[in-house]
Amino acid sequence: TEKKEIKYGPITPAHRTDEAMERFRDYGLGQFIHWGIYAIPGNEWEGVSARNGAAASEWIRSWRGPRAPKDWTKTYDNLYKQFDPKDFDAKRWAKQAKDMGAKYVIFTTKHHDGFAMWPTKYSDYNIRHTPYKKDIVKEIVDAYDAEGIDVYLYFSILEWNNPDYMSSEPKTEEEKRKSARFLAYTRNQLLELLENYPSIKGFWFDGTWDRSWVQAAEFTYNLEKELRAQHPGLIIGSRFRNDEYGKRHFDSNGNLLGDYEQGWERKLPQDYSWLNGNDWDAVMTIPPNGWGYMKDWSGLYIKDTNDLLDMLMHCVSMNGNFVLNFGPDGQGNMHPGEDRLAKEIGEWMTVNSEAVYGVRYIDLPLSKYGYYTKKESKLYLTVFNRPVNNRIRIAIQKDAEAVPVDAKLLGDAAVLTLTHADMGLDRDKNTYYDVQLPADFKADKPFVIKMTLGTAK
Ligand code: JFZ
Repeated sequence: TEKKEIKYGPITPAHRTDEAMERFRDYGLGQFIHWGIYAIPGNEWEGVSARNGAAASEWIRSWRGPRAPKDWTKTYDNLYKQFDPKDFDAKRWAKQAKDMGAKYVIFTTKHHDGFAMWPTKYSDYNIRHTPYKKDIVKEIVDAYDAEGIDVYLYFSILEWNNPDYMSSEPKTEEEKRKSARFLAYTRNQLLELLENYPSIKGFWFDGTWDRSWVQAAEFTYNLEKELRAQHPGLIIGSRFRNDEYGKRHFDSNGNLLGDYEQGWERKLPQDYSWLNGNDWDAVMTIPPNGWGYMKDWSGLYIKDTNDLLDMLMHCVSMNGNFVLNFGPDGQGNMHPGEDRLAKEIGEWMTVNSEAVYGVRYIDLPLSKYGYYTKKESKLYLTVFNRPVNNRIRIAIQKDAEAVPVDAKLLGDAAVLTLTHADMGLDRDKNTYYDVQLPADFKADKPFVIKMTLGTAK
């Protein structure tokens, strides 16, 4: 197919190899935090909560809910006057994230409601004017920096309550002035964030789907250049902007816009081939949907530790980072269910994180038992499905350069028996290596078999 002439295509090279990007590639596990004034209603109004099909908690301003008063948006836009999270302690959150094993955090500086969690000079609708007053973004950045967890800032372009924001393409002169003001405001806020929090590693953009933003391809291209010039190494995903034909995430020639693919949201790629070798992250809620605080989890399927570890390994086995979302309440406490999951994931990571950090995809026939990851000469198989005969069969292409030469379990010093089990099946492209688990080996969680790859004997 013919290549299109594109003025506003990718700015950074595909597969950046600089230190910042290599760091991103090695994270494995991240934490997302959705925190804003939507934490006060917590997905309900007068005791009635969002249910099947209803929008998520941070969408309550738009969703309204069955008991919303007539002047609902006004009610919502005044909630900030009550925002005073007495229990908030950024250090406690950062410690929890560290204990869970998160290597980076994505924090909502401003969601679609337009409320800024930092004292921005460019709008009064910000944290300074709440009873809390203090700069929450700074507290988060400082606390996570101190724990050695990289900070990324979530930023919604879309704003529901800004009179200058329009969703459609500006047509009249007045609309064009409005739109130009809004773009200038967005630029100011982004440069302000970089100036205020110079240690951040990247932005996680959202709310970039409306025509008003899509038609501004020249502006957004220049803005991305400016942000990168301001902050060398900055990492931006594919959700920030589009080319001049309106193509988002990938330009009209199929090239990735930004440094990693940012469309995996409450969904996972089924197969490695879907990713075309791009870097990516997947962001995930614990309830089915709902990123901000939800008071009531009852009646909803809540992902358990096993579900989340399965998704984590699914992602890292395909070179992606898995980012687990937390929605703290209006007082600054995580949901008790989130506390429990963070603790259980952390306990698992203490033993098994070697199979998660800095690992890469390995081209092996898929395993029925779990997920492969690889780091240099080490091959890991995280087992979720244990076979009844306790024999874990590793299929390796007959023409593979390296095969497993030894095996052990993470968290256990004992050497496991490893045998070559070539059944000689006709036209079989694979050969097999069996790892024998001790019959008395007890596991109530997924476990990891660590193998060394070497030359076949
Ligand atoms: C957006 C937000 O609307 C939502 O509130 C939350 O912050 C989430 C992380 O991001 O929601 C989206 C955006 C894009 C897709 C799905 C949900 N998408 O591309 O499939």
